[in-house]
Amino acid sequence: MASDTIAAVATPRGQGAIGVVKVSGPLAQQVAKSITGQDLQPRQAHYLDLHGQDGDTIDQGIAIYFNRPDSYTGEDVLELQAHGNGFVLDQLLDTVIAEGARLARPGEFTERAFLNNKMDLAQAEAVADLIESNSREAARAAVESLRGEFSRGVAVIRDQLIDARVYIEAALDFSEEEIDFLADSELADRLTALNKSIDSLLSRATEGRLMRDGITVVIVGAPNVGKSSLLNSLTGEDSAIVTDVPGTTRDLLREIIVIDGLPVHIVDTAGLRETHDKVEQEGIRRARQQIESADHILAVREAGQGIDKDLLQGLPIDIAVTWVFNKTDLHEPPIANPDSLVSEIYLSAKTGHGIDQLRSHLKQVAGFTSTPEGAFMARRRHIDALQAVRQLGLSANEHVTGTGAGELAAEDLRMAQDQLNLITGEFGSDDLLGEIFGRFCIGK
Ligand SMILES: Nc1nc2c(ncn2[C@@H]2O[C@H](COP(=O)(O)OP(=O)(O)OP(=O)(O)O)[C@@H](O)[C@H]2O)c(=O)[nH]1
Ligand SMILES: [Mg+2]
Repeated sequence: MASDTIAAVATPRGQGAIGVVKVSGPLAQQVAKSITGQDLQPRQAHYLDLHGQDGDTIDQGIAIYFNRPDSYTGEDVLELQAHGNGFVLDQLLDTVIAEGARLARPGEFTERAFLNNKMDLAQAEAVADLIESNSREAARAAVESLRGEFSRGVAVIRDQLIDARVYIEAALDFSEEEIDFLADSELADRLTALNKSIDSLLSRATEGRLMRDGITVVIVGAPNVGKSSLLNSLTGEDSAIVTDVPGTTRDLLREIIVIDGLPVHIVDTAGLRETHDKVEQEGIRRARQQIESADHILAVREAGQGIDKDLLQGLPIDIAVTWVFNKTDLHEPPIANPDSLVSEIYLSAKTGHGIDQLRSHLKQVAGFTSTPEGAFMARRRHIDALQAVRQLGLSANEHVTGTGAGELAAEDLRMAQDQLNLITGEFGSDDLLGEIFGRFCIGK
């Protein structure tokens, strides 16, 4: 339990109906008494005058006191709900600080909740993800993680891991019978079930991570084919300048759209061509640089044209490309060739025809199925950990079914458990915690 008391304004700056000051730590009760002049009943809302250091009334509002451990942080907590005005809230905060509290660091309330076992690390991260979510689907998924949906999946795997470890360790202890034990189909069955659970959680977490981070799609092509028009058509806004002059777009232009919960970062680029114009040259250089960091490339052509071999050759081979044939309102699209290995979409940025197809296509190439039931939010570091668990699970299975090397299988499973614990933070390092909570907003 922390020995100092932290405080922050928990609501955004600016004017609002209410603003909240939060206090957590051993001084919370004393602060409550000095600001309200009363002994507050825990967990009850009290409507009263809120006083400053000199006894003057700063505002009328609601004070709620939570005594430990029944609070967000697990410590004594005071919440002051005043009117949403910066001067009022600053005075309240000053008063709290004068009583001996200090300003909270970003994420410190949630960090304390984690350290006091009110939530595990995956749930704590979900708090930040919920606050940052930019679609209804993402918010729902973050709430699921916060409610422990992801952590429960991790717990199931941990139980299966422990189960298999116990079985192998027992076999090693009775080493005369070791061979029989390990060759037993019982153990192989357990490992198969374990690996199946890992695969299933990994694929759900991968989807959850996509919902959080999305994909980056870069639009490229020759000048005037309609790249900027395509961007505008996807965003439904007039974000990019469109003219019939080739070389209109010079700079990179970034927009975000959300397709059924999948955030797609779209980047419009300067048309690629040989040019002596210095500004355009720089635009083309930036376009090429941006292509390298794409998850997916939309290579745009006019519908009357075929695939541009020169353009294709200039693209990185390890990034998937979809050919977008634009201006179908001017040119008839050819009869689709079902055997084509190239993914191609015919559309008109002008009429919007074919844009929905492109949207579903982007979901598909991202590997995003967006089934809202049971979706939870996950982060890159969770995926990394689960992938390591998966490798170790497969390796353990090979040791058991192949060489019968029980010690090696046991070691794999022990390391797999360590990786799994990183997700929920059982044995998280201080560096990891600093990294995670440092990205929160103040007051959370
Ligand atoms: N008929 C028709 N015209 C289109 C369509 N899409 C774009 N255009 C026109 O094509 C011209 C070029 O469009 P832009 O979107 O500026 O093309 P761009 O690829 O961004 O061009 P640069 O920025 O110069 O590389 C404009 O006159 C658009 O109105 C379409 O689907 N149908
Ligand atoms: Mg353009």
